Amino acid sequence: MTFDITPHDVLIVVDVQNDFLPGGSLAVPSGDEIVPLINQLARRFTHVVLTQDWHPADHISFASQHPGTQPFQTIELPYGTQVLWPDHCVWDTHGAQISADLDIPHAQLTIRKGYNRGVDSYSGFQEADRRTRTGLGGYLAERRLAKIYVAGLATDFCVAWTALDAAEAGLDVSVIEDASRAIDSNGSLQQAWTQMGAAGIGRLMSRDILG
Ligand code: VGL
Ligand code: ZN
Repeated sequence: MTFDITPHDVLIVVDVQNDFLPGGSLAVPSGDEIVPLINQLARRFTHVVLTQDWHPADHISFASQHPGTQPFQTIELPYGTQVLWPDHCVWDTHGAQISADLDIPHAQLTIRKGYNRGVDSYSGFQEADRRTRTGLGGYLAERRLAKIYVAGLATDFCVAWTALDAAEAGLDVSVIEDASRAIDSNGSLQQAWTQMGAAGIGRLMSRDILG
């Protein structure tokens, strides 16, 4: 099946940042393989939005802030269960920069997220407290962009949460599987696809768009 991209569609490119790429502090396996594909896909879209994980150095999602814990274990926080991560995407560090290999000069908006110390934000739409909005939903509504395609890092965290929130907002959402890569910690990838399937989110391959 081929999807015709129209000027009313938007590609959301999630967290293609140095820390999530090989050599980064939270490197997603083979994360670099998606960059050329995303560049190619982006050329088909009039509208591209980037998201950027953007944490203060003492962010609550960092295992380093919780003595006695290790990265990838979970803890309970007031807003729910939180996976603890290695320090990553700290404000104004090289690791937080969007990859220099991403070639999308026509991207119109970069949404930063996770900048409040006490709350994580996998989703580009809202923080993990499920109340604090980033403004992305308002932007898409005002620009009348209701059909969104999501790709990037990581499939099972920021891509999935962004897609799920978009679906909840009533948008038509598809995730481009081969233009995304997963962390896959404790079954998180399978769980993410199950949740996305239940939410009616499309699952497609880049050839479905590129032909
Ligand atoms: C992400 C873990 C922590 C992601 C961000 O971009 O998927 N994962 N922060
Ligand atoms: Zn993060």
